[in-house]
Amino acid sequence: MTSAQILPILTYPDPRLHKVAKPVAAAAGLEPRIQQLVADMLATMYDAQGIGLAATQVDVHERLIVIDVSEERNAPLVLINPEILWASPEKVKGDEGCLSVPGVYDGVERSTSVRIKALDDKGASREIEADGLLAVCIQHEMDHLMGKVFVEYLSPLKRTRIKSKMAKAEREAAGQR
Ligand code: K1U
Ligand code: ZN
Repeated sequence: MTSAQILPILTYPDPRLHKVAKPVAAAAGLEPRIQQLVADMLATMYDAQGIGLAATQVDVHERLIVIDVSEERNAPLVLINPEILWASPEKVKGDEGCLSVPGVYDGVERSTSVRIKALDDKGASREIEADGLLAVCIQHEMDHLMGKVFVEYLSPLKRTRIKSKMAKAEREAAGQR
């Protein structure tokens, strides 16, 4: 494996963010290509100071997410082919951000707890029960794998404003290049 690379993160409203990810091929958790992708995605998430990252956001359309909600930034969680087994009917509305929509934070309603099944980076099957920020982050990242960005929960008016803001930021960045 070569040293971990920082990957470019797609920004909303890039149409590639709406692709539906395919499962990682069975037992591929151990393949060098997946190990390298996991290392690159973790490096990219830590570099961007995010608490999660889905493969979709780095233009890889396979069901793989990385998460670290620890304060110390030393508890990486790798979820390959994650599936929600159960989501609590109890919901909570909290502010979310997204590395693909920089500078935008808004409220989204999510289940307070989830139970999921996924492969880890060694290809072993795991079941995880999550609540709090971890549960919210898992739901946010699993939406990315389905091609859904959190701003799609917001009103059409807010989405239009966010698209204008992103276009302005892109024009300014292009002017500085
Ligand atoms: O998927 C992503 O773009 C990562 C995203 C995850 C996320 C944050 C907040 C709620 C749900 C999912 C981020 O890491 S955004 C930046 C961030 O570090 C952050 C924002 C709000 C609260 C905690 C962290
Ligand atoms: Zn996101």
